[in-house]
Amino acid sequence: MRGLRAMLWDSSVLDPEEASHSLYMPYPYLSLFLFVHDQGIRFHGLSIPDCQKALPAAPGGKEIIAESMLWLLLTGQVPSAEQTQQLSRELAQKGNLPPFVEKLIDSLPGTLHPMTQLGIGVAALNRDSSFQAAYERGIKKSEYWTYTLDDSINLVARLPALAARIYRNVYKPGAALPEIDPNLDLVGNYSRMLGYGDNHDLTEYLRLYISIHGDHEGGNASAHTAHLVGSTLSDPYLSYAAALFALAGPLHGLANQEVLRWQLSMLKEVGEEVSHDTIREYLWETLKSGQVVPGYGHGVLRNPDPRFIALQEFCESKPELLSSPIIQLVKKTYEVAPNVLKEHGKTKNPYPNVDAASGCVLYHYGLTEFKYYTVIFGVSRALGCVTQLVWARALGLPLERPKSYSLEAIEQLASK
Ligand code: FAM
Repeated sequence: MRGLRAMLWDSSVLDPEEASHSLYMPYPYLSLFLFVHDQGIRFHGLSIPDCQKALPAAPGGKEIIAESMLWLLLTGQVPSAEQTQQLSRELAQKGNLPPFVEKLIDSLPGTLHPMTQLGIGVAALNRDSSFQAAYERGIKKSEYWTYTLDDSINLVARLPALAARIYRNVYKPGAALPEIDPNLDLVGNYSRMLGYGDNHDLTEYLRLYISIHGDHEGGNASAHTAHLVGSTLSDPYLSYAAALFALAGPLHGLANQEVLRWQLSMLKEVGEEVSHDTIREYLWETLKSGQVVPGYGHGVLRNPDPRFIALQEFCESKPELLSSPIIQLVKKTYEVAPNVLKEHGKTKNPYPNVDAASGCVLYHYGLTEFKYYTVIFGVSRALGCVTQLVWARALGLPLERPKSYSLEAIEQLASK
């Protein structure tokens, strides 16, 4: 199933071939990647820099917001500022959780991983699924997409309240959870409910983070899972809950948690005075112990992940971030790791993926609970997954059913 050309996915395309012609240069030559990172991913033909220029930001903000990215993914069109604000208002209106889901989440132990809690909460929201209710009434196949869209908008709207409630329960028990502000965008409300609303820079970072993690072609484990489960006509809540449990894997979305764990244990072992040599030794220690270097490599890309570069550029634009020890460590690791991985000689892509950088800014701003980081990824990935659920139903895509082979049949194939 690696690289098997088997899916229709229209909202984003990764182009590893173009990227693989880039020359790897040390960090100071970031400008070289400004050319390359234009190529890594395109959302309906727009690169991340194109999106940063074209997609409306929040009032008073600069970064792409979830609403403008969702509009682009769903329609292929760049929304106007008014359309984006109208969607923000609609999501705010629909953002409250049903009381039974609040009680359900509050009943979970704080020792239950935040990603498991998120999946449970999303699955429980299926009680209100308009697709499931309509299907039971008997609807025409040509109407499936409208109820799927309805559920999808409600799901995206409710993710911040759900994700923030989990954060509060696990890390800030007893703290007040602010009401949704009808005048804020989705991530503005999310940041406020997390307790960071007055930190404009972190809110802007979360807007960028959540927009660029939303969609990454159809073959990654979370997107593919949503697509497969949706093809059985499970509603968007159940389909996305399944996707979240794929995202919770350390080789996929949980890598952003693992990167922080790995970088902090490096700091603990080598001390604050980290040099390229001590990083190199620690990398080899990791590899020789049979572990992977989290945040490096990719199933499709063969060049630094353009999402990694976009997050690095965010750091470059904020002088206070450049002096942050954890951000300095990520930068220094990036200057050493690709050559070590090339020398190690196994990975097809020795360069950083988005997870190599995504957590360090959160950590710097005080959101240090890195076991929560994949939940933020989970709020984001819904943008791409619900887009494809709506389009798969609109196009009448059938149940996904690859053919399996017995070992004997495979051995016979191999012997020919
Ligand atoms: N460190 C050490 N070894 C690595 C490696 C890394 N970062 N990336 C790949 N390899 C190994 C890989 O384990 C495999 O070894 P075996 O033959 O012994 O199994 C070999 O190199 C060939 O692997 P590949 O074909 O280059 O990579 P895959 O396409 O199989 O896997 C990843 C892609 C992302 C799962 C892999 O690069 C990895 O495990 N990276 C570290 C975890 C990580 O950062 N995941 C996040 C990925 C991100 F895009 C996301 O989904 N959020």
